Amino acid sequence: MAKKGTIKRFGVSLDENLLNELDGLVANHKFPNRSQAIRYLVQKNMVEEKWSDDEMVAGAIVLVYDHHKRELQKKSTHVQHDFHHLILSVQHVHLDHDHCLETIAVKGKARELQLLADNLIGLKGITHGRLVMTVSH
Ligand code: NI
Repeated sequence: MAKKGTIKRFGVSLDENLLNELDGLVANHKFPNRSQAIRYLVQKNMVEEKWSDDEMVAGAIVLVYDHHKRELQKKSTHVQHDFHHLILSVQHVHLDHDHCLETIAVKGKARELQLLADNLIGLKGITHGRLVMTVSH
């Protein structure tokens, strides 16, 4: 086992498009090199991954959708009632003639929140969906 803090090198193969995106990230964040960008991405991902269990967390599910899409609001309401024990509040904003923004405040086990978010974000007609989780205490 490597001692804590020991720097290890490894090779990474990326296709050109992904490498260009990585270089874009390096430029945007003014990282000194690609290693720093990869470190940033790994750590960012670890923060999101570490709640993949029974931990109690709070968060928000953000949805954007076209309210003209058939059945979408009905299905969304149905899912929300199935998971009502996780939902603290729902805010609905009419963004423009067609689009709605819904922010659903949630609290519960990380795994359950993820399941609820997957069920909502996966509905046909949702144009943008995201779950943000944070510690609840
Ligand atoms: Ni609306």
